[in-house]
Amino acid sequence: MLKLKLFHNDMSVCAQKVRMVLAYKNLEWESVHLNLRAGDQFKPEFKQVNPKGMVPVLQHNGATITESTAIIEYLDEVFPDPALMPANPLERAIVRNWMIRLDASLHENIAVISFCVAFRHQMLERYADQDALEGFLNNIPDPARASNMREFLLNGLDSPRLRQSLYVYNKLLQDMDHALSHGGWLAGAHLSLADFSLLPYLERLQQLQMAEWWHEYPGIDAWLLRMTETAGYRQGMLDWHNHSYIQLMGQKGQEAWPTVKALIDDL
Ligand SMILES: N[C@@H](CCC(=O)N[C@@H](CS)C(=O)NCC(=O)O)C(=O)O
Repeated sequence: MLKLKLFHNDMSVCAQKVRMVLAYKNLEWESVHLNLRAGDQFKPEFKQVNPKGMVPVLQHNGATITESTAIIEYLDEVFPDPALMPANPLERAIVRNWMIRLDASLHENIAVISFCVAFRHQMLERYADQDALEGFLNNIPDPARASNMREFLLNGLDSPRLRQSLYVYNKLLQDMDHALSHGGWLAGAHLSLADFSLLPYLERLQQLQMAEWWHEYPGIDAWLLRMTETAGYRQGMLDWHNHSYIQLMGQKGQEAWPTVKALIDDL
């Protein structure tokens, strides 16, 4: 069997979930790390791997697999031990529900929150020159993605999209609290793909200094702690933490919190 090769980025939430599953299953893989701020994802050699210009991408046995959810399901089927899908069909449906929700909405909305609060500052500094910024935006292949990015860069905390994204996460926190009170893991009594899928999104909110948001839901903090103790977390997330990103998110998140909190209180 040929080696697994992963095209990824250190702080990309969907790459984090793939790396945690690889680590949990104790799989060896070859790393191709892309700098997304420098635009490595738009280079012709990567566009041949994924024309969408996005990570993560897994290559295995001559096949190329995109979409992090498809990748982790593939890994769980090809390397079933230890299993991350429950044996019970109802619990499998619950795992898939969490992952569908993530792909249909949570992923897009964490990008809104992260960019409006923190990453826009990084981009505006890197592309201080207007032509350079336009060059970066013009390289984004999907026009909707490009116009969203422009809007977040321009408006930051004043973006109307921020409130909508906070609404989505407010509902998620309520639903996670409810689910976790029924067995300790998102899909019941066992750790599953659902837990590894959601962890990067909650850790991102923590890094953005928003943990006060779920102070009424102690079950979420207990789950976060348990997740950081799993085989998978250290090698999949912690070892790849980019401290300059974390510092930026900490600083900008703290500055933004009063505004963000007022928006949440008003939902
Ligand atoms: N639905 C895709 C989303 C992939 C995605 O959004 N990747 C981001 C990193 S988390 C990316 O490559 N961004 C590059 C860009 O937006 O230019 C998946 O789950 O794999």
